[in-house]
Amino acid sequence: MALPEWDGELTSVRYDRGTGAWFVIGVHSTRLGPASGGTRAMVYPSPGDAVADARRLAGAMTLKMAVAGLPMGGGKSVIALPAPRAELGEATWRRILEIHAANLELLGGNYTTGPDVGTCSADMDVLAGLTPHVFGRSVAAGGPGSSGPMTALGVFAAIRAGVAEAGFDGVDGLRVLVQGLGAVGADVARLAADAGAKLIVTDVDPARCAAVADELGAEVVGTGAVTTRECDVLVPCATGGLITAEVAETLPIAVVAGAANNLLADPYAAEVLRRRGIVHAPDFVANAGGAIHLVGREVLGWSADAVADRTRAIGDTLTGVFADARTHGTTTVTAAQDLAARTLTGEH
Ligand code: HCI
Repeated sequence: MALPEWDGELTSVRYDRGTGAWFVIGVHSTRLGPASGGTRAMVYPSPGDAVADARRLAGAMTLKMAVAGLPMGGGKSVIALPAPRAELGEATWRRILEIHAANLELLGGNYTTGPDVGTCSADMDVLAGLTPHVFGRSVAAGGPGSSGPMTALGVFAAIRAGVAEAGFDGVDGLRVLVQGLGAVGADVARLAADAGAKLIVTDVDPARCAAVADELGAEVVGTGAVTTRECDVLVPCATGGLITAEVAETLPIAVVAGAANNLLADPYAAEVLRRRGIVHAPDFVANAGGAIHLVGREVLGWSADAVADRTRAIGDTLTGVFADARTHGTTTVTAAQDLAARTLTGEH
């Protein structure tokens, strides 16, 4: 079998006949410390797509940890489910978590997981009963609880930095479109509404969308309008891959800053955004609040206040990234990758 190229350290792939689930763990880098990153559980078109996703996401975690100044490497787990989680029985889900925990044990602490798309604090509580290599247990189980609020706080700091870079005087009065109203997106929408934004929202779940729109007095648009609706700030908080180079050519926006990992479907999209003068906050910088929360609370012993301060500092990091990109005529992704590379190679 031809192995696709990857610059990461380890990929573990396991299939379980009983549940029909595939389990992938990608350890991209342990250069700065043990690898860490969440567990994503969803349906994939094929096991190969699950492996590719785990590897890409693990690579983004390496950059995220380095830019955020956390002493951790990058990794990610993907569980490719045989059916959407809501359709799996309790016993099947429990068995899936047991197998995942056994895989984590095999890695012996070289990788610690946490929540991600399709998993939550309650799942981390179950895993933590089976292996110590877990972050993000619920507060009731002695953990730091959901990383959603800190991810949202960091994304909002990124929005503020992006808006300033685009020459606006604050978020007040700007049209802000939030795509995806899960824990993170809904919280970002609240922060933007509090700051006086004219909010536009969309979600694949119409009921969830209506609830947030009612709460915040937001306009609702269909999910298909995300890349065509004119607005000042686009805030992608759903799964990644939204912006292809083609989409980047016509996006009618001034700033893009969100929580979705792997927002760009194609690395060249960053160059299109740069050429068109759209301010782009790289995902692995903007969405680091969750990692800062988990690693800050569980590895570094930081208080909730210290975590919030470090998360707000994402705005300053981005201001520096925007300035570097402008000075050197590069994309903001290249500028942020260079910043990560300086940490990873020990240059300061
Ligand atoms: C992420 O930022 O995508 C996940 C955050 C995270 C960090 C460390 C362990 C698990 C999850």
